[in-house]
Amino acid sequence: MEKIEKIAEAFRFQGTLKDAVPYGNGHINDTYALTYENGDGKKRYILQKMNKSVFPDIKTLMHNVALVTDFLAEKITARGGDSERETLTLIRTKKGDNYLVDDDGENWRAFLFIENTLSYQSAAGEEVLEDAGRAFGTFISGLADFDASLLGEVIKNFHDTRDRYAKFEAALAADRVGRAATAGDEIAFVESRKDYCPRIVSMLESGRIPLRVTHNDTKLNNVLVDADSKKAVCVIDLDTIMPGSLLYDFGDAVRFGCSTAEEDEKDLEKVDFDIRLYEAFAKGFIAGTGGSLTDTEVDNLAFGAILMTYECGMRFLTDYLDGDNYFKTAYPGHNLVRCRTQFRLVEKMEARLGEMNAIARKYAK
Ligand code: ADP
Ligand code: GN1
Ligand code: MG
Repeated sequence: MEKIEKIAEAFRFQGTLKDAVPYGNGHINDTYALTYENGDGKKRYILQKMNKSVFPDIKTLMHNVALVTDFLAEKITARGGDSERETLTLIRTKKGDNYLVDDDGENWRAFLFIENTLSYQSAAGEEVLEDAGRAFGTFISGLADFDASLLGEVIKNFHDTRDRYAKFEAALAADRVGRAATAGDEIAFVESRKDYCPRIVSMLESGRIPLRVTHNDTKLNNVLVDADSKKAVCVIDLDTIMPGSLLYDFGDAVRFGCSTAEEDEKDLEKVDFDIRLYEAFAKGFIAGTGGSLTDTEVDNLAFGAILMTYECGMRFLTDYLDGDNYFKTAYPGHNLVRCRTQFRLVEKMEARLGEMNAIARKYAK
């Protein structure tokens, strides 16, 4: 708390700090909610210590976040919206910088707290999924006229599944913490679907699908929903905005949002793919993109969901084999548990691929 107070002093927060608590369920950054009191009442802010092993180039990361949030705020204001609610608003440091480097070399940034919202950790109901789909789809179409060349590549090859496979193989070969023997089935699962890896990235490379500015981390808990109306308010967690494929954004959201269980559910009997939620999400997402999807994108939305789920499971497994250095974990087998839910979902989706494709085509007409 003392540390947080000291850091907070460097930012342009209004009033007197009353409270600072750890906040949210992100796997990457350390997030705190800060409450300030001033003459007008209470005001909250989000303060985050950014994960510097995940993001080695914080300068580029914050350059991207500032550019995109400024761009979106201008658009939202121009159409009469409330930019402080519909996008993230960075709070600068007293020196006027986008972020602070503290004495230990840690990097901190701050945003306005978007009040009266909540975020979901698992299946939230069809209405919420449709609306979240619309929010993520609109997010992509809203950035269609953003100059992608201004954005730095924050994490190289982030959704290059071929590269993810190579990293998995390296972790397996090194077996640094001697865990490979405990994950034989999961390792075999990854190997059995190796042919999935190049499919989307090679379509991007050959120009069969367009390179767009994408979010790349479209978990349902990265969209804030109004606590009363349950309508999506704001897409957050803009750390991985980069040029990419829309199939990644669609797929990653389906991976997380259309499961009947949480990402780290231990009882695999509870993990199923809910096709009604998928239909709701697809409907909203396709509407949000406003008719800009190409036929090849539509034909690959469903596969995108399978690939992103497979890739995420492979990433959890790689981190497990590597000794849990990337994702935050609460216990030693946490990443393996997460990996298992992902692979169960892959199987469930594979069994319904035909239906999933038909749904995508139905709403894309
Ligand atoms: P991570 O990269 O670790 O996932 P996020 O930026 O997604 O970090 O933040 C973690 C959580 O904090 C989010 O899931 C959300 O619940 C909450 N959060 C982040 N920014 C805001 C904000 N501006 N207003 C309200 N809640 C927020
Ligand atoms: C991480 O930051 P967060 O918790 O929203 C990860 C995503 C994974 C996700 C799995 C920068 O997302 O890529 O899909 O965990 N973010 C980064 O839950 O690696
Ligand atoms: Mg997040």
